[in-house]
Amino acid sequence: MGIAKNARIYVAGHRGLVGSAIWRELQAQGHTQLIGRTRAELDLLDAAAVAKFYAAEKPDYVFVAAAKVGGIQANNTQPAVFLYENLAVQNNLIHGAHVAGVKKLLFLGSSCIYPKLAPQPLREDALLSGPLEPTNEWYAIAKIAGIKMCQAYRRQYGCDFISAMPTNMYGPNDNYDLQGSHVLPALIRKFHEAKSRGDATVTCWGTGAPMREFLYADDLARACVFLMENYSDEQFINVGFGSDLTIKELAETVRRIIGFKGEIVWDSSKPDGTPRKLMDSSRLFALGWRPQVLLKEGIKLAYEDFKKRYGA
Ligand code: GFB
Repeated sequence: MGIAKNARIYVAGHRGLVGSAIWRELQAQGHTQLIGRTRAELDLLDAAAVAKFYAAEKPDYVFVAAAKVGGIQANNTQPAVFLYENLAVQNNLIHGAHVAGVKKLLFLGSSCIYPKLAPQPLREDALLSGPLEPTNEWYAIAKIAGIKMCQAYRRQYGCDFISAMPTNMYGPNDNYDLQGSHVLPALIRKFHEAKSRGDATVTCWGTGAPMREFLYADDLARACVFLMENYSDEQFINVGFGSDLTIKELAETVRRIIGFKGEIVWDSSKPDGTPRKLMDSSRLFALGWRPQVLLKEGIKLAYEDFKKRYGA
């Protein structure tokens, strides 16, 4: 079920962390007809514009890596934006793909779809088995709707639309805005700037006790292409690294890699979020996929990318 090298492949969100990694992977695999649109070129919130784009470009395959994303603070303070924009973008892309007769579509969700206190590691069948984590339930509800949309279009129209649920991601082209970003890019920036300024301390959010699992974007990209070629079940599938660590351990690791000599201070007025969200990725591992980039190695690569983009 390989994708032909000259197939027309649309990567929605091709400038983002995940979309740009999928784009790199497809290029590396020799795919020649990649389609991408910047936000200025195509407003994914505009259903008519998306329909027109699909009709003109007629992609065979679609990767839905376009989404309104952000870390705990952005999710917690902009519930309306996270719910509305994600629902609209995915509705337009998924419904539009059906109308345009797209051969296959991969929708990307998130590990936050699982209930806050679901048994760990998180298995796919934990979906909708309990209440969500409040700091990101708006984003989670949109992503759950996206999964259901793919399943519904498969059942009613026979569309080959699949969904993958990645764990917390990091890597090149991440967002380093300290109010909006996820924890890993935030830590890279905070330790880098503190070291440059000669600060005595770096302040991190929460208690440091929550545990998180991290996957390097290029690993996720390899999984996405692999799934596009080898997976066509209605059941969505987890994509994780396989182990997690505390935010405290993560902060220590980033501190050492960057070489900041000062101390870490914890600001417990900021939310911790969900206590743990380690994915059970055994269904994907059983198909033969494995992550390749270890956390320390990945953080070094992400730090190189940060310095390249924002100056040493
Ligand atoms: O990555 P993060 O923002 O999101 O935060 P979630 C993870 C943990 O790191 C939380 C702590 O316990 C934060 O309190 N943390 C420590 C920090 N220092 C910082 C910092 O400087 N910045 C940030 N951002 N966090 C997101 C969801 O949850 O996970 C999204 O909000 C999405 O919806 C994503 O699903 C994968 O892991 O808590």
